[in-house]
Formats: sequence, structure tokens, C-alpha cells
Amino acid sequence: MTERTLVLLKPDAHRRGLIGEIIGRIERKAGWEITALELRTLDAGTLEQHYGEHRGKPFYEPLMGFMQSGPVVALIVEGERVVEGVRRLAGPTDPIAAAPGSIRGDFGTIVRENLIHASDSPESAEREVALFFPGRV
Ligand code: IDP
Repeated sequence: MTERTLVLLKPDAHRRGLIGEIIGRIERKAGWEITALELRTLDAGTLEQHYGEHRGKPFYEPLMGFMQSGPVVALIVEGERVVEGVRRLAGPTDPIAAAPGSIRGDFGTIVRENLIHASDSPESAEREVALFFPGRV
């Protein structure tokens, strides 16, 4: 089933020069297409909406600071089972628990600085596309 997902390459990916590497992994999956791509620095309001479910958790404030510490690259990726597929390319939240071969497993060690966000369901993807690319709803 063709669907779309919202991906953010986090400020650590930009700082470490991993943007091309990560986009390359997404691009090489057969049939997936990048349909929007933008480098931007996020404001607190956008992040509060994006990570609202985590408000009040101990990692929330440091996460907000980290996500504003440099630019992110926001993408829409479309294709067959792309929501589940990008989550699997990324690996689980904790990069040490993520298998080698995944983006987090290959490049990360710190839970907060885990390189990539990807929508966790088609419903989240539509909400996040509306937040980051309102013209693409
Ligand atoms: P996900 O990005 O794998 O979907 P979420 O549970 O939605 O994970 O958490 C959002 C982001 O918050 C994570 O990607 C990570 O950057 C950060 N985060 C989650 N849990 C922790 C934690 O226990 N310590 C520090 N940062 C965390």
C-alpha cells in the first residue's frame, strides 16, 4: 500500500555530516520517493506540537533543547509500506539496543541524540506532514 511518512534528520545528524548517508539509505530502497525536503531550524512551538505526548517526562526539556541546537532536515517520503520501513531502517529509540545495519545502530550511542525521527503510524504521518509541510496536506 502506498503511503507517506514524515522524517526528521536531527541536529546531531547535521553536525556530524551524516545527512547524505542517511538520505542515501532511504533513497536506495526500491520504489520509495522523497517528495519534500527542507533544511530548517525548528522553533519551540513546532516542537511542542510534535513532541506534545512526551511533555512532563524527564527527557522532554533536554529533548526540546537538543532539537533546537542546530538545523534539522525534514522530509516527506512516499512509497510501499514506508511508515514501517523507515522505522525499521532507523532502528529502536536506544541506539545501543539498535541492531548494526540500522541508522541508529550504526551511528548512535546516546538515546536523545539518535539521529532520526520517523512517524510511527500512517495517522501520525498525516498529523506530522500537516505540521511540517502544511502546503502538502
Ligand atoms: P522514537 O523517536 O523512537 O519514536 P519516542 O519514544 O517517540 O521515540 O521519543 C522521542 C525522542 O525522545 C527519541 O527519539 C529520543 O530522541 C528522545 N528520548 C526518548 N526517550 C528518551 C530517554 O529515555 N532519554 C533521553 N531521550 C529520550
